[in-house]
Amino acid sequence: MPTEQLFSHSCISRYPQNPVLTGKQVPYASDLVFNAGVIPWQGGYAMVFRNDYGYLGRASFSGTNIGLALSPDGIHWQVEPQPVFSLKDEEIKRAYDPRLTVIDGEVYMTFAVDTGHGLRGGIAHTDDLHHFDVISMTVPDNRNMVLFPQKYQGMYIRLERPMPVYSRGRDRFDIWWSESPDLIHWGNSHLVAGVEDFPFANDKIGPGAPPVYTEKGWLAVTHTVDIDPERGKNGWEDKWTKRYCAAAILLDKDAPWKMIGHSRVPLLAPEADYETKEGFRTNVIFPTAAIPMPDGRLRIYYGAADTVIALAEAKIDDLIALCLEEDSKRDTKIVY
Ligand code: BMA
Repeated sequence: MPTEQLFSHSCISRYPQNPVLTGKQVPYASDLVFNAGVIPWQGGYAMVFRNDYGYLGRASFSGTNIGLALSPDGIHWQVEPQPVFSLKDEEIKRAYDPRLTVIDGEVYMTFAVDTGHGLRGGIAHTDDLHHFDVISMTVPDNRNMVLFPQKYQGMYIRLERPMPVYSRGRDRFDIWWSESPDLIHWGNSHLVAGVEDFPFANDKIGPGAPPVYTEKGWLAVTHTVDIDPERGKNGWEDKWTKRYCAAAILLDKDAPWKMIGHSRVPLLAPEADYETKEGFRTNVIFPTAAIPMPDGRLRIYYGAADTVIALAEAKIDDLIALCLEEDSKRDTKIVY
């Protein structure tokens, strides 16, 4: 697929003062702050975010941990004095890309784990967002797991993104669904969406934010990736040929592994300077949290250029309409 400019859909607006969190606000070592889980918390909001620190040149950093920020309004954030989670030993290199879900009043964090034997997806429980107990980790390679905030027929359910390199020939990765009685044993898996469902992706897709329940079905924001070998250097890295966009999918509320609609154009495509020009890996929009607001809007938090955390908003009804339109029309209006 040739590189072409992609545009965000007119139903979504970026927060004008983006980004909402950067490494400058972090009171410990920090270079890149991105990919965050967000939940309503004690009358305000809580965010766990990926923090990469100790830039060593090219694409390497001396460490990654997960920080915690609190906010009265979901926009202005105060970072807690110390990181709250990290995994590192002889086998595990780092944990990153946290997402948060509340199920029956209990808070769970999913995260990715780089190990000496592949990429794993982890689930942890926390009472206070400062201490986490790891419940389970997948076999490699799997990541981008998100938990649904409700059980389905008594089972915990999740979206996930295994990486079948051997059988698919290259990165052609899709979104799957699995269920579990205890968050440890996962199975009864179904394919939810394939990369081929999204005309603006030619590489891979993955779950982004934990799904949100609506009358029309489960609404989920995902990421989509297109790759162009000609793109080359455009961030701190020597060669970065991918572009990440956000898309929306709608899942059947009675059978949540069935996709009943999805956007056929990007919901968010990299356009703002903090997405396209400034940062570690440019042209990256990586949605990881979606919070329904009382006014019917969905607040979407996303990592921008793998460097900062940004916020965008759309009406839930518009997102559902976008998923159900047979041929969503291209629209160039953007606000930032
Ligand atoms: C994915 C993950 C994310 C990252 C994205 C874009 O594979 O590594 O953490 O935001 O790539 O670089």
